[in-house]
Amino acid sequence: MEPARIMGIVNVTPDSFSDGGEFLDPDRAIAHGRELAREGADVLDVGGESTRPGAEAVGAEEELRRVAPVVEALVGDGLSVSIDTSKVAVAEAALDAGAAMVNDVTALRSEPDLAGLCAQRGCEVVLMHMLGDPRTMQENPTYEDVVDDVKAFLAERIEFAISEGVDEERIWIDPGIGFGKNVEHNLELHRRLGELAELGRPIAFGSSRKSFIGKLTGAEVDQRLGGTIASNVIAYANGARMLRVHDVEPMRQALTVAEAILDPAAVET
Ligand code: HH2
Repeated sequence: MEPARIMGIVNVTPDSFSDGGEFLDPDRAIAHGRELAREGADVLDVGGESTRPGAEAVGAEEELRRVAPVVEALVGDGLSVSIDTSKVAVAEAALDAGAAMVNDVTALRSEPDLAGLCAQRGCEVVLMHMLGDPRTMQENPTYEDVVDDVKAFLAERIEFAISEGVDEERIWIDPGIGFGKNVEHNLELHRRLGELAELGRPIAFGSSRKSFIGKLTGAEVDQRLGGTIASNVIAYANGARMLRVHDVEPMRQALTVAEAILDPAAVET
């Protein structure tokens, strides 16, 4: 089994759903990214726009002002950085600074020219499923079959990216947990995640602290670590190969144990 990567979340935003405002100051965001790297993150996902349900859009200039110093500093430390953006201007500046991955929650729909930029730069690209947009996505999301619908969407977005010149080998797919999904949709995507692997691309997965955990357990947003670990370990067992989380250290420990159980060849003795 391929080992999974851990993607540590660095939100440079005033309004992210679980840590909004905590790391808006660039120095604090940089320190946080360094800490997540020490804890075992393989890649740091730097984002300057919240995508939580109901969040307001941010202009490219403001988004760039937030993320640029953070990307520069973390790349300067030799760390692997992903830029969580849907905007060409933001992605371009981050790639210029040395980011290695573009994580677009709109799967290259918001600004389709982003595909060409990724193709030209040869970076990795994460294509995520979302139904609707962050302002409206949680208003009664409906699917024929959530897994089939997400899979068909991702197949189409992979095709689009390739048609724009993106190297297929550089593409990740992500079911977009919480993005236009009710609790049952999210659980079904965990159970049947393996069906997405049939698209031939590795699966990235982001459920950290999300509201389905709160709805199932009653836990507040900063008290959802147990649910986050359960969700990510199941996702890993069902094929996820990159886990996007806020709490890297406990996730690293959980993943080490899960890998040892599921893939004895991975155990270092
Ligand atoms: N979830 C969030 C943001 N980016 N990217 C991928 N690939 N997959 C996800 O599930 C995903 C994502 C939302 O989480 P968070 O960053 O904690 O909150 P916010 O968008 O409010 O900053």
